[in-house]
Amino acid sequence: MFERSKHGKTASFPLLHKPHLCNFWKMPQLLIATKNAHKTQEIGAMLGAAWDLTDLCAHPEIPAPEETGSTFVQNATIKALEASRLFPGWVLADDSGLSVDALGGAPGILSARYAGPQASDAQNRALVLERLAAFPENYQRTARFNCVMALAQSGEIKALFHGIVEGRLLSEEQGSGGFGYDSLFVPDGHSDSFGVLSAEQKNSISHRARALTAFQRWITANASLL
Ligand code: ITT
Repeated sequence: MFERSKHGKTASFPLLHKPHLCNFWKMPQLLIATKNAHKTQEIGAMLGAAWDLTDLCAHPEIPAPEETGSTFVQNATIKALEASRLFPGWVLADDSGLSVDALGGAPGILSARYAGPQASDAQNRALVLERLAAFPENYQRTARFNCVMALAQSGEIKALFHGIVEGRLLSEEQGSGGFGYDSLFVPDGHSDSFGVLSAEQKNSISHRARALTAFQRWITANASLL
């Protein structure tokens, strides 16, 4: 139902192409339970026009909860449930991060705050590079991005979706696109980092894209709930 056309536009909901028939059909609301505008931007670009999308920046009355879990699943669940208790509609939370094998899986769930609670993306990247510098140049630099999305409604978790993209870390930044650790991460099958690849290329293979594909499949199978 939400398949994207080869032109990158939403090919779903035939009624959208017949505005005179649309008056009785309202786009379902979806709150992305994040304050990270980059996540919202990517999710919005991938979902197309099928949803009336907002995030926590548009809902100051919904606080971002403390992420007290020890896994991506636990933190995605905390974020989705907290927002869903205050938002009367569908809520999708994204907990994601980079895991570097040489660093024992770090920064993992601490990706956003690796260099401290208020750290910037640049400070987090610098700390990863500093810690990797202790390893010989030819040491394996395998890494992956994980994304867990939790879908909630009326204070209940309805489903969880997981996406992973495997790759390797560079020893210096490459490109300035994307956010977070993108300029350090080269996905398998590519020779450029996510900081160099276009948004469309990233959105066709990323951890977030893969979790979102599973979400779209679930929605298609449960369309009667909308
Ligand atoms: P919310 O909790 O408000 O959603 P956050 O950025 O704090 O925002 P997370 O706790 O899930 O979210 O941490 C995600 C971090 O992982 C993010 O800040 C980046 O440092 C990194 N990350 C996740 N996805 C990424 C991506 O697609 N590209 C680069 N870095 C990413």
